[in-house]
Amino acid sequence: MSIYPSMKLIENWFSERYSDNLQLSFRVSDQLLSVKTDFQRIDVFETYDFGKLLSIDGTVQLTEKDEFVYHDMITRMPFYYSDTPPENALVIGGGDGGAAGELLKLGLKSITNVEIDGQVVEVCKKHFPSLTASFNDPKVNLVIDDGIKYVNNSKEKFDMVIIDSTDPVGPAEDLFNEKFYSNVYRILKDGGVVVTQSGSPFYQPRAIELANKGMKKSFPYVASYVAFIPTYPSGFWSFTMAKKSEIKLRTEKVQNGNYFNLEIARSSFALPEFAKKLTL
Ligand code: AG3
Repeated sequence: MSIYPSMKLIENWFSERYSDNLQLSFRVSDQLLSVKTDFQRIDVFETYDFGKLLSIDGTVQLTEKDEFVYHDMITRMPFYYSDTPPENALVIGGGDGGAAGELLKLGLKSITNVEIDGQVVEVCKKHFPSLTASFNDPKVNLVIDDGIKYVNNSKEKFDMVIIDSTDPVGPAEDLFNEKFYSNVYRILKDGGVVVTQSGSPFYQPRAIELANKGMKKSFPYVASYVAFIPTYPSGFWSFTMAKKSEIKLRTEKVQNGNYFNLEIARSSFALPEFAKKLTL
């Protein structure tokens, strides 16, 4: 406590910069780690309001408090929009294990998780052990490799392909192009779903545009849906899914998440006009 009651002596903040003029800041009690890997910079902070926070290249990847929204929506939506209950899945990225964990809860028999940066896994094992616990399950095969290369060379076909990537700048850029999606088409089974996170329609219109344009080159059915993720830019976040068959909800035996339920499953495709335009 300072001798001046209204004065705070030291305050530490982590900020994600959205532009030169705008940022979201979290007051932090500690910086737990900062490493530069061959691919990116990884930081972990202890925040006051959101628990631990993982940042990659200065962008929020997850916080303990709201990761459930993202991981629910990137797994349960494609699961219940698959023609039949999916049995195997490929996760590209997702080195924190959060997506794989939700897929295990949904009863998948086999999950291949391909993360390009082994250090993301190591950092998360230390700081987010409840998420990386999924990697200890024998049903999950964790591969440290380039997801693009993996998809190109894969002989296996999958019921679901989940692209849990960073923003389309830097290492993840090529995960948003039509060439990659055409290779995903090849390894996706007929009634299956591919889904990618596609950014904030408000602050990153390019991400949802790229995903829609790219997927439409290969897939006849493409649709974006949205979720409320408080710690991501604008809090209004999009995902884009594609199928070879019609996008139709399976309503039998629906397992709610902490965000996902039947009403959310149906209503999340409702897009405001400005966002809809980005998907055309
Ligand atoms: N991966 C997508 C995070 C993108 C966030 N972008 C941003 N904050 N600008 C999340 C990893 C969780 N498994």
